[in-house]
Amino acid sequence: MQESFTHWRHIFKLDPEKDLSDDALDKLCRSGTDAFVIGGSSGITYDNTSALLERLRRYPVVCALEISTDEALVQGFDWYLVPSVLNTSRGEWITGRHQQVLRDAEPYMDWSRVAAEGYVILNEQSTAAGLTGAVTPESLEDVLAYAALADKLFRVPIFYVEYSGVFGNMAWVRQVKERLASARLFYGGGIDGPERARQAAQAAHTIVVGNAIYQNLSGAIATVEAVRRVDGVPLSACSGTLPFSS
Ligand code: 1GP
Repeated sequence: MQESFTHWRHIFKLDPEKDLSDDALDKLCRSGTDAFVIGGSSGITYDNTSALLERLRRYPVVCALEISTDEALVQGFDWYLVPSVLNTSRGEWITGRHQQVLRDAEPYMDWSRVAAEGYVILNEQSTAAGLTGAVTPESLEDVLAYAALADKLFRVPIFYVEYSGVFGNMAWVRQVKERLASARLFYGGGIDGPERARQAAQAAHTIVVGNAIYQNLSGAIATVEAVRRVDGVPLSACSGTLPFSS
């Protein structure tokens, strides 16, 4: 378990709109992942977000909220991740909604716990692409230019390559990582088990596992160990830090 996002290698992204049994949540919390991010493209409410945080808080795990709507700005997370979609022309998803939220929330924010994410959405079929009007870049050069925009021009701490729902082009992801100067590269999309987790963990700084939690829980859990193997760190060395009895 790593406290700061600058060290996270593995994330489980939980969708508060989806059902998750206590048993499944227990397994996820004991998996040795570095962090849980609560987020999603639709159906996020204050109530379902705070209810899920409350359940996670029974465990000594790091919890982040990826803010997708101002209706679900729940207090008490360890981190607040603020996405801006770079490959859309709809300003509301780049800075528009963000500015509106800050009109009210700015005085209450602990900026040491807030991090911006520069998103490039590469699956045009995804809910996120439909919602935000993201236009999928056609070439690696276009993706690298978005990476430079996030990393070198705006100095955003996280560049997020989002393939949500499908497994992406790892050759592209690897080349993006090589070009980044300071930003951390998050990769998410289609990681459904250890083999894809291994490939993604070799290509990106941080991998995000979402849908598999709800479609193939054991495959999702196995992604944690796959990442530790890539890093040469035995899983027991990570999960052993958690004060669980079994
Ligand atoms: C979604 O990047 C995450 O925002 C994870 O993608 O749901 O395809 O695992 P999947």
